[in-house]
Amino acid sequence: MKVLLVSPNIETLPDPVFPIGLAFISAALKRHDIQHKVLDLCFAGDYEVAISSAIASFRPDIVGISLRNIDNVSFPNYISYLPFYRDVTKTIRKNSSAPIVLGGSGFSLMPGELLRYLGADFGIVGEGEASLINLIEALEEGGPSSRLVKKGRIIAQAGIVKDMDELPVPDRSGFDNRAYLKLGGMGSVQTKRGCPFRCIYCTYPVIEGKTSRVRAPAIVCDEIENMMENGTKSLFFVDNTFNYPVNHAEAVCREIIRRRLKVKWSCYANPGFITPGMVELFLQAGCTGVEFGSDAANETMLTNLAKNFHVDCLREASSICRKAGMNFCHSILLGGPGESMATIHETLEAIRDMAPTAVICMVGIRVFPKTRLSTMAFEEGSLDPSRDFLQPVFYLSPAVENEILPFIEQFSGENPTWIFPGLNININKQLQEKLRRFGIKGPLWEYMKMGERLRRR
Ligand code: B12
Repeated sequence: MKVLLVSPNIETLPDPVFPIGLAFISAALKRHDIQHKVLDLCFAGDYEVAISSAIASFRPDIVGISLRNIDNVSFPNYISYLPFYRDVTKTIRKNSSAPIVLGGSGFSLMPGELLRYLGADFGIVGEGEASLINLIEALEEGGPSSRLVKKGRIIAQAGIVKDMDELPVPDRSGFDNRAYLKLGGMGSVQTKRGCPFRCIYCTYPVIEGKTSRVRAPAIVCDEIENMMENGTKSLFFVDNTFNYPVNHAEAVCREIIRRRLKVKWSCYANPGFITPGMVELFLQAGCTGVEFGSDAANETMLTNLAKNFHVDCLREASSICRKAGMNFCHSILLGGPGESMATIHETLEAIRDMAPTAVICMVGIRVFPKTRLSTMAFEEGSLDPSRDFLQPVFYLSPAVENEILPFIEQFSGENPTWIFPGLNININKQLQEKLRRFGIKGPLWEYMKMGERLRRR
């Protein structure tokens, strides 16, 4: 069987991101000697031409589509990627009768709805390596049995990876790595899967499961070395929380230091586990910045969102970073359950006092199925249980819905290092291009001060 793997993610903000999920799938197919080809639409130009010529030359028996993003989770300037995915699926259908299989983090959030909306044949929820191989083998034998395929045409968790070191390392050879490095500035590496935290809105445990499953630091560093040989100088650890489990994150850093890898990197971090020793080790290992999923800096909202830390801990983590000279950014979410203008003022003031390098601030929380926020919204009556989640559903506390946007417009004018993706404030294509033209690698928030000067030009 010949498999065409398609990545239809053409979003380039905040950066074009390398489809590492598909690179894991590609490696799994290679290990099983399954002939395959990657079609990444990110830099392909005319997608219809790219699809029809890939199908004409390769003649696939199965087409796999990786759905990473459903939408930009941003309010009020919401973008849905679904109409484009539908065009892509239709173009594939026009050119081929091969069954279409969907997978990816976005797909896993609402598989039934997406399968119907896109009219695909099968869907794989969660990790795709083993499940896709199972499906291909079943198709070779005349079609999957009901033991494999549940809920219509969906395969759910058929192959959760228990030992991450058994996975083949992502195969990046079918992708235009140079374009990603030039336009996105960094490579992507995964050191673990799974998220044990319980934030009420978060999809990570739904996508990756609730238990951390780690990769051996030596295997991670072999992969980094290989990427460096191919031109990577800067990378992002795509783990939903890099610094937890603490021992594992520190072991990865020690291995980078031991091998003297001159690579720059950044990551998402949980402020609850930051210590001076950890930050020192991160800096020695080449870390240029940590992004805290803080969400709020007010006790009521931290409790309501079920965060595992307190405001004091945010202050402490910020102070540790400032003292050590580590760039740090607080990611915050305004408008969750119980939010009032008073809690918003408290959060903004407290975060400002922490003097972060930058702040990424979202207003309203995109609600996804299987999260506690969705159950709360049903119970509160703010979300109709019969409505599907393909359309934007944002939770915005009724106590702030009239005031918050005008207030943020005014606040952002006085706070140039704060990024508001949903209002397109301090983030846009032009600024991104200017910064990348300066040869800047890594997350753009690390350069917000420089961005401020460029914006004035
Ligand atoms: C790291 C990350 C980022 C980093 C990426 C940095 C980098 N260099 O890669 C940054 C900060 C830049 C980022 C940005 C954005 N992100 Co983001 N990000 C993530 C995160 C935490 C990890 C993604 C990842 O790399 N996973 C590792 C790989 C190996 O896993 P995977 O892709 O899921 O692949 C596996 C399976 O899904 C499956 N699979 C994948 N493809 C296929 C295909 C087939 C055929 C099959 C069978 C299986 C399969 O098998 C793979 C291996 O097991 C996820 C959350 C999460 N935990 O998944 C959000 C997530 C993907 N992001 C999301 C979003 C929305 C965005 C943004 C749009 C946000 C914004 N407004 O800026 C942008 C989009 C950027 C872009 N150009 O696409 C959403 C997407 C879903 C949605 N809600 O639409 C997620 C799920 C988080 C969420 N809110 O729910 N992101």
